[in-house]
Amino acid sequence: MQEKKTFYITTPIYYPSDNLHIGHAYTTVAADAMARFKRMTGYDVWFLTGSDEHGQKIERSAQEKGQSPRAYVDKIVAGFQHLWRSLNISNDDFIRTTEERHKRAVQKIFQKLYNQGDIYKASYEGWYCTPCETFWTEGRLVDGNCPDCGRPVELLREESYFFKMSKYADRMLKYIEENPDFILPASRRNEMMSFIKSGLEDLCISRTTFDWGIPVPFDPKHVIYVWVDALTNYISALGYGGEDDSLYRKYWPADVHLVGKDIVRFHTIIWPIILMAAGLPLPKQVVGHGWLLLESGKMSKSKGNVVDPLVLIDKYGVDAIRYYLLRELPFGADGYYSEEALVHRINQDLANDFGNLFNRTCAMANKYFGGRLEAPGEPEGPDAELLELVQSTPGKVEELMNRREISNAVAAVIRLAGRANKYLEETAPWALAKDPAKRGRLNTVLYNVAETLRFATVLISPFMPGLPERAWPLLGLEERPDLHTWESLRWGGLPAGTVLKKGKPLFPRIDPATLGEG
Ligand code: ME8
Repeated sequence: MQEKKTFYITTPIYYPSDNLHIGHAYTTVAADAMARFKRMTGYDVWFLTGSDEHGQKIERSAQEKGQSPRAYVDKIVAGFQHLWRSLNISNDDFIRTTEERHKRAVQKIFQKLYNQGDIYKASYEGWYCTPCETFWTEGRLVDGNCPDCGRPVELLREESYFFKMSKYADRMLKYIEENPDFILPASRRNEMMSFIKSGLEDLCISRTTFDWGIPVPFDPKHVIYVWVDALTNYISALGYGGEDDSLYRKYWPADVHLVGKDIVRFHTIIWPIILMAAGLPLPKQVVGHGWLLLESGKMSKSKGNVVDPLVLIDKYGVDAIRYYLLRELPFGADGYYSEEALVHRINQDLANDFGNLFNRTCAMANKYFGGRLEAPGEPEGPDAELLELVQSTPGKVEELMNRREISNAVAAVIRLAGRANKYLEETAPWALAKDPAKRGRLNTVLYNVAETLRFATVLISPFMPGLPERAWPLLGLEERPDLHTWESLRWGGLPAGTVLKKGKPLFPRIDPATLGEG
């Protein structure tokens, strides 16, 4: 048997400095949709997420709460895992940077780079932003503040280890130039190329002012500074540097590192240069998505204006929340979160278009045929256009997903429902039902719509994985894994004699007047 092609996708590992908000949920849900889609299209997928547990900020947060860093992160990380289960995330592994397997890999890379002369010790003076855990040179400050978050920085001087990033700048730039799909979208790629061209400085990669980190193997007074530690998770989780590195050999290099635009630079410059220096293959692609903003600005744990995804899941259901997130953020751009927009999306796309099509179809099949649909007759009238759209949609969705345009892919699926609703208007089954001679045609029309719903259910499943088991009974099908496979997407797959059922609406309309309650 031919081996399946592999697909390795990662999310950032999140800081357990506080609970996660809807912005973090976006990244993980988007990665999950890609992972599920690739599994459905026949890939052997490995999907990783995790937590980035070291550093001064975490150490301080734990102190403020009067806890040990370990006890503090354990509790928050348990919350992450609960959130991912609640969001139906299908990750294959969860890496914590406090695990032994991770420490071993980080120390191995550090030692290797040191042995070959790419790491050196020097005294360092710089402007440090504690929330961002980043050193800045004077020239990069904006009005004397951190250029990333705008908060005040402090002047620090210490002995540190440095990584000779500058030595690899030309090679890195060449790699980006020669691999147009390495950084998506193109706007981020251009930003990164200008960043390198403006000159790369060597990178400070150890600290002596706190202890909560992985010690430098040959100089344990120093702990390894966050980014070298954090980025290595993508290979430590695969067993790199350990006794069993079969996953590493199977899945590395990663196909996609999905990250927010705030950390594209770390993933497209620092990380590949570390790998380049260590003689390891570079990831194939880094996708930088936009931010989910509030009217009041960027959601952030430190600003305290966060939206808790668990509350939304409770109120609207996990599929609706996943749908909203995936549909709302256009590829690479920012989007605004508001509960009004969320309710509007659910009502418009899920209740009116998608759910209502199920309702109408099942109701009519029951009214006219006791639910039972036979094989369709020859296509006529508007059938050809509907069939053409339905049959070309899987290919279109796949192409959009391969371009990482999730929102457009989701929209293409919902468009099927919109088109089929229009088809019902065009064919007017209620009029056909009045003429006994047209029962065959009536059956064909309803079959075509039911079959469109079957396609839409399969195609929407990576985005709303809980939907199929609720939808199949309406189409007279019993939940089975082979119902939502790529192979099932052949016109005519809905068996003749299937009995459509009337059920509760899949997505009840939400009364906007209830907003803010609960
Ligand atoms: O940066 N909108 O962790 P982090 C969309 N530990 N996405 C958002 C968002 C928003 N408002 N806010 C956060 C770190 N995110 C490091 C990563 S990786 C080796 C180390 C998402 O907890 C976005 O993907 O601050 C961002 O990159 C990630 O959360 C940062 O999470």
